Amino acid sequence: MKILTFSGKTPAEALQKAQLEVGEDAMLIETRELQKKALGKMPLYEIVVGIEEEKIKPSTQKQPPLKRQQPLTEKSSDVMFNISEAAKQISKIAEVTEVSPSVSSRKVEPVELKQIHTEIERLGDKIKLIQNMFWDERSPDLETAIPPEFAEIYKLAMQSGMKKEHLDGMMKLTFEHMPLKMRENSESVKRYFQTLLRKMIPVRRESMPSAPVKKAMMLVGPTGVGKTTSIAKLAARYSYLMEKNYKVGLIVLDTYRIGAVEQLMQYARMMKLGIETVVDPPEFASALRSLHYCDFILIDTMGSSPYDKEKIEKIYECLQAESELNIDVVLVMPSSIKFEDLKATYENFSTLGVDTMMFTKLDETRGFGNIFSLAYETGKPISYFSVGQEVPEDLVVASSDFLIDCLLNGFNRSKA
Ligand SMILES: Nc1nc2c(ncn2[C@@H]2O[C@H](COP(=O)(O)OP(=O)(O)OP(=O)(O)O)[C@@H](O)[C@H]2O)c(=O)[nH]1
Ligand SMILES: [Mg+2]
Repeated sequence: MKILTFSGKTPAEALQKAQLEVGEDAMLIETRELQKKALGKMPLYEIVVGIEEEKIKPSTQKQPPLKRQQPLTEKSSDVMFNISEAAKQISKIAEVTEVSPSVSSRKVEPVELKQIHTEIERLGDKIKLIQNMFWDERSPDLETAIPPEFAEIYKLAMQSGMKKEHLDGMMKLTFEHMPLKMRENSESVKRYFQTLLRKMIPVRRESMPSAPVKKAMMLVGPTGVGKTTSIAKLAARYSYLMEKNYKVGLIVLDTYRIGAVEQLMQYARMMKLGIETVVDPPEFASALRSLHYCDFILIDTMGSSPYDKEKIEKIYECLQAESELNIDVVLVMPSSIKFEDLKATYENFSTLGVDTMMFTKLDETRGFGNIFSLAYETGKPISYFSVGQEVPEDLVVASSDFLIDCLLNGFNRSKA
């Protein structure tokens, strides 16, 4: 008998998926609730089904390429939220790669084959039993139950500042779905875990404007996080450092008339870019119109405390004043603050309709699990990382590979 797992928002949805894939003969063995329904989170159930080998529909035996298997969300083609799906997909890849052509095409006597199957089933049952002992929900502390080859990666991820609930959930799934062969040592466990994490980071691919459509990006966030510096880096990138030199225009929202414009003005002069200062919503709309000749319009805002509702409201009013251009709101946050503070910041700025997140000061911290957990929990894609003060070089276009490498192996300037 072959044991397979499927997930869905309800047990019925998961069962439907199972039946679609392996046919009506699938036998329900177990139903688990992986994630409870909570604010902003869909519930997630997983079912385990068994199916006699000979009854499996032919489509299950031949795995489609990974690309077509991915359960992608509606927003971004490289966003994946479902841990369980990710874990299963990696297991499937491993299954495929484990069966080498020479072995699969070898003639095996039917009796011998039957014995092997029986042995595998017996081992499978034993493993399930051991797994349940390790990951018993009632166990007060998962850390004490971690097998030695998982201990290193658990410690690393724990030290990274990742939310414990995320880490424990992933560890449990890694343990459940990881093919036996890969569990041999901590190195292969690390590789598996790394692949799983990578699949869970929502990332926004950088896209360029193509005339007549322009791109407008507004950077918002707390004070001193690096918004203006990042605007300067982005302006240099788009206007000078890409294959095509885009026309870039800058706007500074100085709604409190505190002269916040000077810093960006200097960069604008150096790069010979048009710049507009705006103090109220009608001015904002006319500034956008006066930069109509630009491909990219980058909008800098004054930093505001996440708890200063009035300042955030002013920015909101400006966004409301513009209806023609779709402005991407990028929430800029420093990587050096803990997950709970990042989450509070995100929640307070979310009234602006955040499109992507940018994390700065990666060079000033050691743990990156807080970034991972925020992106995973909110599902908001990351667009850029800032890795130092230097303009324009200390900017990295976000990729899940880069973040996971930082998370597990530390930030290293040469990798940026
Ligand atoms: N180490 C490090 N410093 C950075 C980074 N990004 C910006 N900074 C520094 O952080 C300080 C504040 O940067 P700004 O760009 O002025 O920050 P801001 O968000 O525009 O600040 P306000 O406009 O006052 O809200 C400056 O000294 C920058 O050089 C980074 O990635 N790493
Ligand atoms: Mg600034």
